[in-house]
Amino acid sequence: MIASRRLVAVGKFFGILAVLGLLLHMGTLLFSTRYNTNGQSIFSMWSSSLSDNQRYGGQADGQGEYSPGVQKPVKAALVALVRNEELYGLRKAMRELEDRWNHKYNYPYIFLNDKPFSEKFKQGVQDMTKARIEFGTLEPESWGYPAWIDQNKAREERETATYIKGRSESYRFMCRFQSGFIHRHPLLSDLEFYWRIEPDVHYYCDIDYDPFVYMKQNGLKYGWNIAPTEYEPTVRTLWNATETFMQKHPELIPSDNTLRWVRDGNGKYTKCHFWSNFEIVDLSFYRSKEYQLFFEHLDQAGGFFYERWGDAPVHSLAVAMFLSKKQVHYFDDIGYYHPAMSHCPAGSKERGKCVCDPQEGWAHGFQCAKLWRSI
Ligand SMILES: Nc1nc2c(ncn2[C@@H]2O[C@H](COP(=O)(O)OP(=O)(O)OP(=O)(O)O)[C@@H](O)[C@H]2O)c(=O)[nH]1
Ligand SMILES: [Mg+2]
Repeated sequence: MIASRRLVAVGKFFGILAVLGLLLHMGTLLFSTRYNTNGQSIFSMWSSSLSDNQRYGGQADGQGEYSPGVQKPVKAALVALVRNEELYGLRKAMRELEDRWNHKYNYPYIFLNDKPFSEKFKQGVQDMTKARIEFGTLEPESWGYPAWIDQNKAREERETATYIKGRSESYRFMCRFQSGFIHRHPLLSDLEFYWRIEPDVHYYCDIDYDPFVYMKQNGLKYGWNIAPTEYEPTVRTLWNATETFMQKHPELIPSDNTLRWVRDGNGKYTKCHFWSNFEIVDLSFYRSKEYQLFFEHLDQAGGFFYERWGDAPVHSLAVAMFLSKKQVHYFDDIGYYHPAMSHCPAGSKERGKCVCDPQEGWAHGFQCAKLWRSI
């Protein structure tokens, strides 16, 4: 009798222990899944991403947004300058962008090349999407040397350069084209916005809304997601040339500019720039009088050839001079990799929309990205 009472008491004791343990475990689970690494509730992240999704062109169930060939809410396209031999690198990038985003939105692609595209290239990229693709070659004056460039001096620079891509002539043509001509190509003439893409890049996360609509509705002109510092030898006199431009045209620089991002407390160039291989841009910005004058000023100075000015620092200096902070958007939610650097959104693992590890997609912590957020 006594033994069986003891048995019941011991049973009760372990039963209570088990219930307590279960409650503790459920509490831990609830707490750990409610918060991402930023301490933000994932439930609120989800609900805000769903309402943003509906506001900016998506549907709550994420199904079928815009059909191919049908007029979109924003005149926009995915644009790349690319070579025939980069077909497979581009197919990889397109496959990911389609799977992650564009299969629902069907924005057209525009591919440009300094040489005619091969039939193999055209078919090879069309196989990746049901969206329309347009193919263009470049206007002769947009590729090559302008008349005032001393080509011997340009050659000397190439032959002695020790910095990355320093020996390449075509790379310089490419940078000049992306700085001053791409937005003026006839195939882009109807576009309000472009999203620049490149071969061999990765898109790590699902994108459940329309970034073009988001930018348009919020009056945004420039969108970025990686911001490194530029190699000094490639931009030796770019800041001087920019200062000369600002002295010549003070009337073009609005007072709410973001120059403090590129000019430090001592007036020196920070070399901060947005990595332009990913950029979503309101093309009226590049087509504006002030941008055009800035490009012409730099083109006359010759640094695309006598140094190796990249389109990334050129675009970024224009952003800093002409745009206010509220016109520029950090696409923190777009996980992205271009060889050498990557950005993986914080909290992406918890949301289950990304394949990347936020610890490895460290571009969020770049000094220039932090500086931008702090200005
Ligand atoms: N048609 C054409 N496209 C080019 C040429 N050079 C570069 N591109 C394209 O211009 C874009 C930028 O060139 P990249 O070589 O990727 O330059 P980058 O991103 O600074 O350098 P990587 O680190 O090598 O990617 C890519 O989409 C290239 O495909 C060229 O000579 N002809
Ligand atoms: Mg590249």
